[in-house]
Amino acid sequence: MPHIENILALEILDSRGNPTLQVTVDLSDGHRGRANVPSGASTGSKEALEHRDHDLGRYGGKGVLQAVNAVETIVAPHLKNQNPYDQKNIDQLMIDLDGTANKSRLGANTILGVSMATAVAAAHSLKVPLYRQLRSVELSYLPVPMMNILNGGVHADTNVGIQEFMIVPVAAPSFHEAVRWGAEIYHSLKKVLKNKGLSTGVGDEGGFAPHLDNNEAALHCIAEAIEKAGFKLGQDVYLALDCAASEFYRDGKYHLDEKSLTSETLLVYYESLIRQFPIISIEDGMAEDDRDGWKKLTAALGEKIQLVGDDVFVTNPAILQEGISDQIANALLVKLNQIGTLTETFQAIDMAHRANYRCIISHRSGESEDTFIADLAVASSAKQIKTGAPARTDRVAKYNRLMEIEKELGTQARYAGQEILTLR
Ligand code: 2PG
Ligand code: MG
Repeated sequence: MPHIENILALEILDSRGNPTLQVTVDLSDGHRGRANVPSGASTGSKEALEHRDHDLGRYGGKGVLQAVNAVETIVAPHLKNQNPYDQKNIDQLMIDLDGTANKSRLGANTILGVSMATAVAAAHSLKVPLYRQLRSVELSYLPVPMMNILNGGVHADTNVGIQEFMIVPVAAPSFHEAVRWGAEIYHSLKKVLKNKGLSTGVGDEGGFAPHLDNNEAALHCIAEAIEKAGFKLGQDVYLALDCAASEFYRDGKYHLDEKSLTSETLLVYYESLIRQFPIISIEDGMAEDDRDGWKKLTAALGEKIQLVGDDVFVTNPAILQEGISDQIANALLVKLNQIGTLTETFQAIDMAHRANYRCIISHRSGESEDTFIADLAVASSAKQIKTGAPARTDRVAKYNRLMEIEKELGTQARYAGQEILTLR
């Protein structure tokens, strides 16, 4: 049985040019695991705390040298000689060492980097693919990709209020065909925007980021791009939104498209969008603090479409439990760094599945070449993943890894496709 020999950390850059943490776990049998920690921009207030140096002389205060130091001088000695195959124990040792509810002592980035890199090291040591090491399932699902091809909100420097406009290629016969459909639609959208004299510069997640009059205009451009690429909207390909409503919620009102809306009038607005376009999923339709709005949204649309909780659940089992009891949303967005360990992430996923909530594995807007979440999507039977546009290495690395897994698994895997259309 190998043990953890050493743990090293490095300050690297993420896709936005901000520092983030890379962790390397070395085992006594010579195997090594490495992971890069992602970072969000539209963060939920109850997310586990990401440690930043706040030294304004470096990277505008965003350096992570203290986290590097915490990994090497506090966590590494504590985990030395531990069994890397026992992920639960590794995670619990770090949770206890940290001792805070939101991982503020060591930092969620510190803990998550070690948690992920240990799993990768264990997979290498056992000579199994990471998705098998994370969890062994009989029939693996390749997730439906929710590809964010038009970026707004805080991920783009434009006037488009909704953060993410995603295409969902459910009718593709396989994962790699879904990727092809997504890429072809992406290129088609570029032409549509160009023809309208709009910018084809991209936002943080690789989607285009044009200035548009309103959110409907974005949906019309995407609908046109889908049809022009030769696909049927509402049959081959559906639409999904991440409104990230906490970002435009101020003083009890939603400020969207130069309108000031209450949760009731915002709901009416969503209902009109759903009538006009085949939108099958809305994430963070209400702000995390607007519990009443969330309840109304779920009561009105929860039987019709997928309502995804991101900021409102922050991948936290205790917070998710309250949401399930309050009948808020019907799906969980899963982000490892919102909670900070692999073990707690799986707890949240399992809790969601038990309550008939769906799960969507998600990237962060600040990403890297790390493909961990692709394996997590397969291991957790999540059936959906959102990891940005089918462009830019930080985003396509995950889609590419999933195509590799699809080939490796052959008939032992199935593309989740149309299965996601049946609610619950
Ligand atoms: C989201 C994410 C990922 P961020 O809101 O769902 O798309 O964005 O990482 O900025 O929170
Ligand atoms: Mg979100």
